[in-house]
Amino acid sequence: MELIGYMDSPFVRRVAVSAKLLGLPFKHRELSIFRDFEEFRAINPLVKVPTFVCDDGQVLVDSTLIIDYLESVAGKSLMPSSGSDRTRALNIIGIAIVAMEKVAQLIYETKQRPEEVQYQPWIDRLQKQLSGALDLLEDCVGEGSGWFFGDELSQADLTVAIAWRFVQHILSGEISPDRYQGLVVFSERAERLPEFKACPLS
Ligand SMILES: N[C@@H](CCC(=O)N[C@@H](CS)C(=O)NCC(=O)O)C(=O)O
Repeated sequence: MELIGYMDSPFVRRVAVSAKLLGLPFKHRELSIFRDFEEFRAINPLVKVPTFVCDDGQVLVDSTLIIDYLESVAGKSLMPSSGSDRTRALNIIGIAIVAMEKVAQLIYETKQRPEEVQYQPWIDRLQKQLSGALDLLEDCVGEGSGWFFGDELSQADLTVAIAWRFVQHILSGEISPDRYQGLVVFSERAERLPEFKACPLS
């Protein structure tokens, strides 16, 4: 199994940390969707990260689908199995994914698009959506001192921690940690875990 993409993509990192937590070994290849476009295209014409090559050669995209595949291989899950805990996990993961997507969209708009054709109302919209997501996540984690569903780290926990670390990596000057103290504590606790340390943000 091979995971392709840099860990500076939170979607790649969530797959990598999930695989570690599930105890699944995998190869990791650092290719950039921008700098290595043609090399990437030869492996996956979709040129998306994460790209995941299964042992039988099939190629998967989308972190949530890849994690679904990993869980089927591992025969275990990082999700609560049913009931309101599962619904809550789905709710929290959805919010964290939107936060990560909005940061990625801000990068495309402000770093890929030439400055003279950037569209400020679109940037404002993305920033408001991102703030909305972060405010919701801050409410979810409270003081940040526990995990969502007991002692075990769940998919919701790791996705929220990765989302916040990514936000701070890209937008530290714009999103003040003072406003999100629960997320700061939560993320620091997660980043100390061996599975996170094994997948450092590149
Ligand atoms: N929903 C996808 C999002 C993945 C995603 O947006 N990856 C970005 C990089 S962080 C990407 O591949 N961008 C290139 C593109 O969309 O063309 C997932 O969960 O994997």
